[in-house]
Amino acid sequence: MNWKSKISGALVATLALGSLAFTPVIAKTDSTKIVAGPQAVTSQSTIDAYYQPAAGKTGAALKASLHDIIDNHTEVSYDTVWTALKETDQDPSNVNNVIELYTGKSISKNSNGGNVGQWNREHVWAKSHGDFGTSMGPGTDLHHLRPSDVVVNSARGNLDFDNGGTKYSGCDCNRDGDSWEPPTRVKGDIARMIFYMAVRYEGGGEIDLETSENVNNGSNPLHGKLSTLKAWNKLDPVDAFEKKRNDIIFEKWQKNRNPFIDHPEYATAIWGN
Ligand SMILES: [Ca+2]
Ligand SMILES: [Ca+2]
Ligand SMILES: [Ca+2]
Repeated sequence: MNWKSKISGALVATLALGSLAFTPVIAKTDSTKIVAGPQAVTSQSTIDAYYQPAAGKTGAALKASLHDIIDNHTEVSYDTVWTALKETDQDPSNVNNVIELYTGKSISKNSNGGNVGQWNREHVWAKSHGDFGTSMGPGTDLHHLRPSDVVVNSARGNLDFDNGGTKYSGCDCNRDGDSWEPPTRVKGDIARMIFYMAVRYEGGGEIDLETSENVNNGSNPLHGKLSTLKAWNKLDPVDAFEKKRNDIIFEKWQKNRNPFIDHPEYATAIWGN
């Protein structure tokens, strides 16, 4: 078989599989949008329309516009977070597993809980930074919650993010007394989650979370380190896994998006270079 017939055969198989697999979940009211399950995909035209009010803006005006676009999302309960993470963070090559944030390990969806060897719900914006706990709101916002190995989650604790420290054996991570450095594979993901939280939560009856150039932020509603996070945003670009989880959260759970996944350049437009 030459390469042309291989490609043509694969294309026919893909199209046949595609029509079988995806037809049942396309919403009747909007042929551009697939609305159900972990396959949820948002069309580019929907994404473009979503950010239209922010067009041409920079700095504080862009931040305010993005806040207006993403606020008032549908909040989920802390218990529902378990169910949602099994979809948003599903292993692309094993439907029975999720991928842990810091270890990158594929682990059974059902191995969730609080024991050694299990995965639990990591608040990437450490919930003590603003002391918002696990009640509905920032404590259950799926855009910054990820499956994590229980022991590694505890080791990260409430540390700010920065480069440096000594190797932590539980993952390809470094830490010292005031900061945690995750593997490069997720450095950008983490930066974009922190940026989202700073824009989503702006006071007005809710907490106001902000990025900070400092580490050691204690219980202040601040998360660092901004210059490192801006560098990580560029070092680890958005990939298919991150886009997919953004789409699933938008389509199925919260009805809002992380602007920094759709437009990583917004970070520079707001916080500078
Ligand atoms: Ca440090
Ligand atoms: Ca990444
Ligand atoms: Ca804020």
